[in-house]
Amino acid sequence: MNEKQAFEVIRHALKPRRYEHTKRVVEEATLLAERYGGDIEKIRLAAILHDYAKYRSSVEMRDKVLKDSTLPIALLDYGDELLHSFVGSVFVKQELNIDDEIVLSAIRYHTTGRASMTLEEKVVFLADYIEPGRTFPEAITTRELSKQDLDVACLESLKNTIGYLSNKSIGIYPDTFQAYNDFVIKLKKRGG
Ligand code: DGI
Ligand code: FE
Ligand code: FE
Repeated sequence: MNEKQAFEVIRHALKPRRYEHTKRVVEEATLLAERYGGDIEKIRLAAILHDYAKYRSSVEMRDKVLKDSTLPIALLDYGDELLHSFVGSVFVKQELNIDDEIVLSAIRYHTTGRASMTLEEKVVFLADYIEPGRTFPEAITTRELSKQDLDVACLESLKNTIGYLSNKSIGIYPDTFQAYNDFVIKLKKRGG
């Protein structure tokens, strides 16, 4: 599937506002890839498709988790908002015939992150958080950090997300904590 085809699929799968968000994520991911590296074609394809499942119903996504052995059942204990990233990667594979693991994992982990993220995962994860349509103060701070250091910026977004979710007493998926700890430990080792 080339980019033009992927954009066409996404234009139909998403509402206009979400489609505009997607285009900004692709632009932002391209800038990050130019700065930090990673496979730019795979990053762009993952960015185009990252919210593919955003408008699937909770019932459909929860059902997919129950039926697909590659999806952790624990996902069902967290907010349904979380499901679109994990389930989306499975739908992208099965419905759009995309088999590339770099692309699929960048979609899968774009919401939570995880320990030992690939460069492509980090770029899509961060681009989603800092695209210019995100105007809350934490996104702006993180956007500035993204010009200096990819890992520091990823950690900042994880800190903010964990703070935001815990303030609202929303469950935090373990991959989010594992990503946070992984960046803290790696940055500490790098600094010292
Ligand atoms: O899909 P987007 O809106 O572009 O952004 P996203 O994929 O980062 O999704 C954001 C939503 O996901 C938001 O409602 C908060 C939620 N979320 C992010 N991390 C976690 C989470 N929800 C739970 N329960 N646990 C998490 O760790
Ligand atoms: Fe998303
Ligand atoms: Fe998004």
